[in-house]
Amino acid sequence: MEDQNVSDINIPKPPKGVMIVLEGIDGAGKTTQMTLLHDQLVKDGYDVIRTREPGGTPLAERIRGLVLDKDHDEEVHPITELLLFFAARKQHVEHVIKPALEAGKVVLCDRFVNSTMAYQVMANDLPHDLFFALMQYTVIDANTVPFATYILDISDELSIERLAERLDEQNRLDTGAAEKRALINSVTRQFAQVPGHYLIDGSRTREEVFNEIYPHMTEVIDGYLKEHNTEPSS
Ligand code: T5A
Repeated sequence: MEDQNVSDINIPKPPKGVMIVLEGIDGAGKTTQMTLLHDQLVKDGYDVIRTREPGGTPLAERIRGLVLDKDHDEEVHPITELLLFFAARKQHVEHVIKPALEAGKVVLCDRFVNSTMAYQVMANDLPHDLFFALMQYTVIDANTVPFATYILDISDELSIERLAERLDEQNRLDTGAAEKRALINSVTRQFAQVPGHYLIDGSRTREEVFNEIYPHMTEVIDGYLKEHNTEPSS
């Protein structure tokens, strides 16, 4: 084994800013809550940016257009789909998320890596090691791991009901079979067992959901900023 000095091991410091993610199956209410949470954070004086995946930069938004387009003439291979999501993510991480975290901002993001695990890896039975390799190079190396993730939990039936109200706006990934939707929803929920993930009952009114998340989220943000922004006293 080669000699290795422990001082050569580069363990990145947590960023000054904090990343918070909303996850949940289609129609769970993420976009609705993003607006309510973002607006209240701004009112309360937080330096916050709101962003989303896939997307968040001009190029990543173009990839979003491609990957969600229902009208491709050729079948999209599951690996192609996975790589497109990670391609968009790398642009987003490097050009938006990382600079914002380094500047000490709160980054509020609509969907992130859990969605890829659910919609691409688990739903298409792709190798986990491919996912984790891509995670390493896009997210972990960039030190942009979310600090808290709120999972808006609704039933498969409620998801279908809410999506039915905007049929004309559905994307390629919204139109999955019932079993696929159930699998994605189940994987989404299982993330609640991971530290830093919080399961929220998304079937309640918009106000009730907001009133549960906001006080918890601000406590998490305040605690993080206090711990990671304070200059050492000597
Ligand atoms: N995707 C994404 C992947 O496959 N892999 C990935 O890695 C990533 C990042 C994104 C698609 O990409 C896929 C997943 C998605 O299919 P999108 O349009 O951003 O596409 O899709 P969603 O993120 O699912 O957004 P949706 O609009 O479908 O759902 P939201 O944002 O969860 O729900 P929202 O807020 O738009 O609400 C839906 C409807 O319900 C109502 C709203 O008014 C709206 O009509 N509503 C409520 N009604 C009653 N009570 C409440 N509490 C309500 N909250 C919202």
